[in-house]
Amino acid sequence: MPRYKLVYFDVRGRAEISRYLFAYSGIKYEDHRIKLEDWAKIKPTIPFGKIPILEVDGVIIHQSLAIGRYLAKETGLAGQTPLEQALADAIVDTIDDFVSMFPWAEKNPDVKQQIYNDLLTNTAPGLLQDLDNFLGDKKWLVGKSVTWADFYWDVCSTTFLVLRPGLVDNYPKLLALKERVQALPAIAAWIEQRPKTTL
Ligand SMILES: N[C@@H](CCC(=O)N[C@@H](CS)C(=O)NCC(=O)O)C(=O)O
Repeated sequence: MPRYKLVYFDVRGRAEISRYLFAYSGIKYEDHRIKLEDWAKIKPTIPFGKIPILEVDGVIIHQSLAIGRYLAKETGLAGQTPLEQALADAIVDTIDDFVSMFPWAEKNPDVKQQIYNDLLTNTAPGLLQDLDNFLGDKKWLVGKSVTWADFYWDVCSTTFLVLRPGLVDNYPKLLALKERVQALPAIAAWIEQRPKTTL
């Protein structure tokens, strides 16, 4: 088993999908959380200057979804066939398109709030309806067992619900999926023990 070190800030953010994959598979890793005040010093030492990164026996992978996809493949959570894997990737990318629209690092609080409100009021409903349609009456988003797409839905919607409580209330199937993911014993245990952060 390789030695894994996940490096990110002390938030769920873009590292949480990997933390879910580690938790579910029971693979040991170092959950290294950088303090904001140390980042300026560390940034130049990180290839491409952004986190999360995952060190695998010293080899550095950057980009949260490349890391997530790698871990999903290693742990059997990427989808059972190439077609299922493509569908799971497509769902992850679709949710991530929306996540990436948020100006997370915007310094002006008024501008930030205005864009957040617009995204949550005007853009989120279309995405949620599309995800709800895609899920339909299935238990999991893709195939007959849980995949990292289900995890990504739970991880991202947890943050959407911090920003706008009640956002998913009109989509009971998506809420039920969220509950199913959070009820998986290893995920429930991780949620219980993880550092409590807003985002
Ligand atoms: N697309 C990249 C985005 C990485 C990214 O923007 N990371 C932010 C934190 S979420 C970061 O490193 N910010 C500090 C900086 O840019 O100096 C990914 O998914 O990993």
